[in-house]
Amino acid sequence: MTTPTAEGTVPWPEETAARYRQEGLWRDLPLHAVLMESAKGREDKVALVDGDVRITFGELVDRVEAAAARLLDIGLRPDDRIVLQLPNSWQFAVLTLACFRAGIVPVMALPGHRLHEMRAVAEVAEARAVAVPERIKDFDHRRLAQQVAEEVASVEMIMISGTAQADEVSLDDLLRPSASEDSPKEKAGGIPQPDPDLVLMFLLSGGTTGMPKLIARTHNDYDYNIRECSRVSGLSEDTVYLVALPAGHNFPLGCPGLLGALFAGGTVVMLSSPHPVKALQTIQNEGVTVTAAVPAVAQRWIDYVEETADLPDISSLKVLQVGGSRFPDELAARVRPVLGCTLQQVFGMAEGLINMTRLDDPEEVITTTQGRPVSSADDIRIVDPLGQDLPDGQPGSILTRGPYTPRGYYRAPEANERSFVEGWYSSGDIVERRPDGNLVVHGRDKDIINRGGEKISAEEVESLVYRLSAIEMAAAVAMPDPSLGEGLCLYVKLREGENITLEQVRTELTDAGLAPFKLPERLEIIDEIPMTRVGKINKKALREDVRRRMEPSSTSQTNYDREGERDGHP
Ligand code: OOB
Repeated sequence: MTTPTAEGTVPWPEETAARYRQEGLWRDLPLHAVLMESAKGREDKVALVDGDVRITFGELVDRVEAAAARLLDIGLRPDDRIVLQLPNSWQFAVLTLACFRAGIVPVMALPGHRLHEMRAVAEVAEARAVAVPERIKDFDHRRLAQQVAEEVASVEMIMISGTAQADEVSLDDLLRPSASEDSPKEKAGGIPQPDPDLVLMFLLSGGTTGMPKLIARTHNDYDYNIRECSRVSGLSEDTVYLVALPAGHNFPLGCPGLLGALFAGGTVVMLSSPHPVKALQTIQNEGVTVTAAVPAVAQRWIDYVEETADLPDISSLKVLQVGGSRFPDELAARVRPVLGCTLQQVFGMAEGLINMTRLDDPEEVITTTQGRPVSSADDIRIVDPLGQDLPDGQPGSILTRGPYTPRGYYRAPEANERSFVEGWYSSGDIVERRPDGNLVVHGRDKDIINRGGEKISAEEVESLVYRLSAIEMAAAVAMPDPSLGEGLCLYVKLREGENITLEQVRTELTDAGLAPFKLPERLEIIDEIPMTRVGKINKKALREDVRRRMEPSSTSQTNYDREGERDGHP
C-alpha cells in the first residue's frame, strides 16, 4: 500500500486480516456499494430529511455519484483529504458519501472546533480542502477556513455551504443532482471504485495529547462496525433515525448512526441541535424511532418531558441510545418511565470498540451497565497497573483489539507507544466486567475532562495557558457539573506579583483559537500546585480540592456563568 494515507496507518497483521476476511467480517466492499444495495428497489422512498428538504434514495444515489465525479473534476484525486466541518445537514451526508464514493478521505472535524484544532488536523492530514458553512450562529466559519488555508500549505480549496464567493467551491453546486449538461463521466458513473482496504475517513480522537489525533478507519472496518451496531440496535427499513449529536462524531455517524440507518433502507433526519423543544417536535413530525444522545442531552429531554404540559407525541420513539460519558444509574432508570422507550447504553470510542446493552436485556442490565461488545470478534482484557489480567468483578484498565479497532493512530508513533500495547488499544478507561459479560465503567486513568461527552485533553489546554506570562504553573482538572457531568477547572500558580482573572484566561485561549467547549469555567489561584512523589502534578488532589470548594457551604466568585451556552451541542 503506497497511498499517502496508507503510509501513516498501522495495519492489522496480515494473518489477522486474512481471518477477518475468511470469516466474512471484512467483505471487501467499498462503503458506497452498501448504499447502492440498500437504495435498490427503494428509489422513491425518503432517505434523508433536513427541514423542508426531502431526498429519496434514488436522488441520494444520483447526487452522490454526480458529486463524486465533480470532486474529481475540480482537481481532487482519490486519497486526497478534505477537512469537513459542516453542521448536521443534508450537505453533510451527501458530501461524506460522495467522498467515500470517490475515495477522497473526509477528516471529521466538529462544528465547535476553531483555528487551533482545524489547523492541527489539516496539517497532520495534509488536507487539500476545507468544507465549511458560511456561519454557525455568530461564528464566521468562512474566515476560519481562510485562516486554515493561509496557515496550512497543503490547503488549496475552500468549499462553502451557502453562498460561495468567486474563489470558493460552492457545495450547493457540487452536491446538486446530475443533469444533461454534465460531463459523460458524471452520467456514466464511470469513476474507479476505491480499494476497501484503504482509508475511508479520519475520525478525531478525544485523546490525551497536546494535539488532536487522527484515527484512520478503512472501508472494511467501518462497514463491519456499522453492520454489527445496526444488528444490535435492531435497525431495519422501518427505522427513522434522528441525528441530534454532531454528525461527524463516530456515535451518530456509524454506531449505527446515520450510515447504519441509510444502509438498512431506513430514513435519516438531520437536526442542527439537540434542544428538547426542537428534538421532541421532530420526533413527532417525522415519526423518529431511534436516536443517539449523550447523557447531558438525555437528561434535558427527560427533565423537559417531566416539566412540560402539552408535549409532542413521542410514542414513535422505540430506542434511545445514550453514550459518550457515564450515564448515571438514577437517570438511566428514568428513561423508560418518562420517555416511554428502551434505553440502549453505548460505551464506545472513535478508536473502535463499541459496547451496547441489548434491547431485550433485563432492566437491571440496561440501567446499570454499559453493555458488552457488539461483535464476538472483539477481544477485551481488564488489567491491573502491571498489565496482569484481573478476574471478573474487579475494575481495571480495559484493553481491546478487534476487526474494527485500528492498531494505531495516524502518523503518531509516540502516542502509539503509549496507547497501543502489542496490538491492544488501551483507552484509559477503568472498567469492571461482570460475570454476565456486561461492562461497568468506573472511571478513567487518562488525563482528559469529559464535558458532556466532549473530550478535552488537559495537556492541550495547559500548553496554551502557558502563553500567559503571569502563569508559572497550570493544571486543568475535571470538576463536577450537575448537567454536563464534568466541567473544566483550571488551577494556576502565578509568578511573583502577578494576577489574573478567569475572563483573561478565556480571552487568551479564545485568541489562540481553542474551541469554546474547551475553555475553563472556573479558575483557582493557589500558592503551590501539589505534586506526587514522582514529581508529577497531583491531579487527584486537585479534583478532590475543587469538589470540596464546590460544596454548598463554600462560595466562590470565579465560577463562569454559562447560561445561554446550552442551546447548542453539549
Ligand atoms: C465516544 O467516542 P469518543 O472517541 O468521543 O470517546 C471515547 C471515550 C471512552 O474512552 C470513554 O472514556 C468515554 O468516551 N465514554 C464513556 C461512555 N462512552 C464513551 N464513558 C462512560 N460511559 C460511556 N457510556 O464517546 C463514543 C463513540 C461511539 C459510540 C458512543 C460513544
